[in-house]
Amino acid sequence: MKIYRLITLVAMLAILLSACASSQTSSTELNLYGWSDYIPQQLLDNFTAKYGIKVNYDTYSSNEEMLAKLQAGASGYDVVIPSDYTDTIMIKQGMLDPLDMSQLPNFSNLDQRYINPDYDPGSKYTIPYQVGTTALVYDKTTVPFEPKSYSDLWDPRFKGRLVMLDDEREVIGMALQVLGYDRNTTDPNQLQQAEQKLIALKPNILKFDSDTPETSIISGEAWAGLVYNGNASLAFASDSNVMYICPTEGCGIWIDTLAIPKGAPHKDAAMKFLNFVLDPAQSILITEGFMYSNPNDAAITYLKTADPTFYASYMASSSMNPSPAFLGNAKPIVDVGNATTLYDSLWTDFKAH
Ligand code: SPD
Repeated sequence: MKIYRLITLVAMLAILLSACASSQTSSTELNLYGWSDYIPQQLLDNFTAKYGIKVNYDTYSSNEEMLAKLQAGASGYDVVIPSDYTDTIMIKQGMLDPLDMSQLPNFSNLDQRYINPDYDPGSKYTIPYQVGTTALVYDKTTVPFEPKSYSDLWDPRFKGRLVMLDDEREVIGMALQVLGYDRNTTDPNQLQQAEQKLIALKPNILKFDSDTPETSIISGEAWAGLVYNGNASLAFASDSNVMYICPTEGCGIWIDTLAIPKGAPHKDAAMKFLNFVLDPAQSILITEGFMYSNPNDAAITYLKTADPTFYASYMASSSMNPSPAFLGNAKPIVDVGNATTLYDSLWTDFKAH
């Protein structure tokens, strides 16, 4: 009799141990920290339906906001969406976990141009999420003249009529370019001049908005501004008088990525999510919803048959599918190392001015 009791006890212990082990590997939650207005709810619902993993989605409006929060010790996030130059910083500071490529069969769907980028050599820590430009938007029916360069934004006729991204590297970069400097300069004197230049622009600025700047253009409250390509596409979709141009000084070009912060509590769920986002049918939801450029080749091919009307407007759009001429003068933002603190304090001073 005793031997049976012992066997039962051992069996119960084995069941208990295996239950503990499986609760560690199969997560039921995913904590996502990403840009606002960037991930369609439908995609998150589809992910939950497929894997039974609930997604908690916290948002931010700039790379600097996300980075500061993580650097201050915020933990618990499983997936973040840094832009290129922020990846460089996070990789350098050991803030990201390397990806397990064996769990990313959909990685092969990506356009080869976005593999092995300068900001993440060997694509060890990140996958491209969406791609874009930052450039000049205006409504040709409201502007008093047709702007061609960033310097036109300083025209007094734009008083109180500009919407600007609340994005320090993009806005300071624009001022540096107007002054004829490199948008990634580390020269304190050039940065000081950029601050003065931006202070002179302040009377023309109606508002700073990195989340939905298109709404100010659509309402007619703002006549022009500096926005991301997705904002310009959304504005154009609602009003075909909206123009999006790469000005004479050159526009910005960027890649936003998905990455896993070090110490992510649900790494298994995070890897599943990354692979899921690269699925063509999920990936096109992002493009249809937010209208950036999609780095997923298979998704664009899928779009052609799944939604031919939207595919045609995607291909014809200078914001979603920019021509080589548009991109000819586009420059990326790169990590400026210790000079980051100069950019941060310039931005704080300028905003407070
Ligand atoms: N609302 C989502 C916006 C994402 C834009 N990321 C662009 C970063 C450019 N430096």
